[in-house]
Amino acid sequence: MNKARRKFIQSAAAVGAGLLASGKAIAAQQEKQMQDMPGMQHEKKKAEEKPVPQVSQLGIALPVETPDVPKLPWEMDSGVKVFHLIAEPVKQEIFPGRVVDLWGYNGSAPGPTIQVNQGDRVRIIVDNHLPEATSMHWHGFEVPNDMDGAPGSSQDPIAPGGRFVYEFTLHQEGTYFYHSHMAMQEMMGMIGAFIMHPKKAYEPRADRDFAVILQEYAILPNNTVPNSMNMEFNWLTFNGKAGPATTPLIVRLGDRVRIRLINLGMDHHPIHLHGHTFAVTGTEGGRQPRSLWGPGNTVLVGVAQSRDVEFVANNPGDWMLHCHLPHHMMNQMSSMVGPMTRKNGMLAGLGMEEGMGMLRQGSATSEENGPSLGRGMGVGSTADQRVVNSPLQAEGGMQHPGMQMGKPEVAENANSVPGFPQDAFMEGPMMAMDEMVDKPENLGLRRGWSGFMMGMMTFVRVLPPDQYDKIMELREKQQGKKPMFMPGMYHPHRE
Ligand SMILES: [Cu+2]
Repeated sequence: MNKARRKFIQSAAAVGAGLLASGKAIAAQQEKQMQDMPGMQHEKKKAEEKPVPQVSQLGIALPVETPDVPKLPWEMDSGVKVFHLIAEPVKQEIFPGRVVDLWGYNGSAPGPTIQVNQGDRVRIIVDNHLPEATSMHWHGFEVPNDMDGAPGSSQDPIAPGGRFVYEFTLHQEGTYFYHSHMAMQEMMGMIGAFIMHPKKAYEPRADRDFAVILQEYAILPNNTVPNSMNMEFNWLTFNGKAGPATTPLIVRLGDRVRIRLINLGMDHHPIHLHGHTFAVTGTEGGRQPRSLWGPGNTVLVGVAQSRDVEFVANNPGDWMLHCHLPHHMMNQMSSMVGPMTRKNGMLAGLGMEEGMGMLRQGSATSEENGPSLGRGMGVGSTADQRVVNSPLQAEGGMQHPGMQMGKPEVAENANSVPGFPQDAFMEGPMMAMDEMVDKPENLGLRRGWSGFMMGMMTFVRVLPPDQYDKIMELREKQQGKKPMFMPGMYHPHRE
């Protein structure tokens, strides 16, 4: 893109600041100017013609699957692959009945996955439909400085209603990502995978290739908006879903499998795979030399890193793939875990001991200590209160269709054992919701599985060919249907 044009686009973005208020006149003018630019004509054509080519049709030998996240289609314009990303607020169901207000791209958080081939020239049109400025950073890309998306230094931030057009040639290969370079926006969901397929296929060849984006949100009970200031998190997601709403990775017994893990949040995540030994074959800088592929089953994916792991799926069964930080294997874990078994909460921030979580007796959720002990999620509240829309609400509101509602098994003397309860009321049969998360990929899982699947957890299902084919066939039939959302599932508690 030449300097003059870029300058124009930047100024168009600046003009866009007033766009929301000043209305259609500017929009129309801006649109006309955009279409006057050589690279912009495809915009106009789009409406009338041709179906958008899909990823699998455009010379990518083994497209990456990002379960629960759409792929971003593109159009060709004189040899340039043109993508369109819209930064915008999205409503997303991260767990059955838990619809939250995130910020993402094209209706999804994380945003749609971009896939290109090494050597491609790409143009990415970024429109800002957020109520504030944003900027798009191409994480790890070796591109000209003015295409880097660093707000203030490499470009002006993209004003609300504005647009910036990025264009560059990609000589790298590997697992990259794009994200807003405004720090707080990152904590609202603004990231997406950007896969650069190598010119020469990696050896050994993989049969299946997946991408999984790790994110975390702090969403207080009764809220739908993440608290991006919080330092502790109660919703941990793979590709925007918390277990058991995550979609298992389905592979055929004997397949060589690649999983690309991408992390953008406040925490590092040790991702662990059961039943198999993998090698870390790539990082956020691309393919690793083979001499570095030591064996492992847990890989620490640090903030702003990606890790590719590869393994031969030679052990049949449903194998957990999860973050191994215990609190990241939970859902909605915040200061209201207590009210389920204990009547009253405590005043938050009463004293140093309570505030810092120093246990003198009993358990963290016991009556003496109260539910807010040592947890950051109570910030801003003066008193910890019973909550109304949480799946942890055992008393009263548990006749939800689809939930299995078994009773947790506890010993007769449970209440006299120091430390009790830990998991008794947080996972297990009473949390099972197999039917609510029913989908082809879950077919044949052991009954009640979903009661133990939370946070950053999913399965790698290593299936014999007939079972694999059956699920794939079902999935084909289901395409485009969204079975998960059941409105009204968690209604306000009747007190
Ligand atoms: Cu984690």
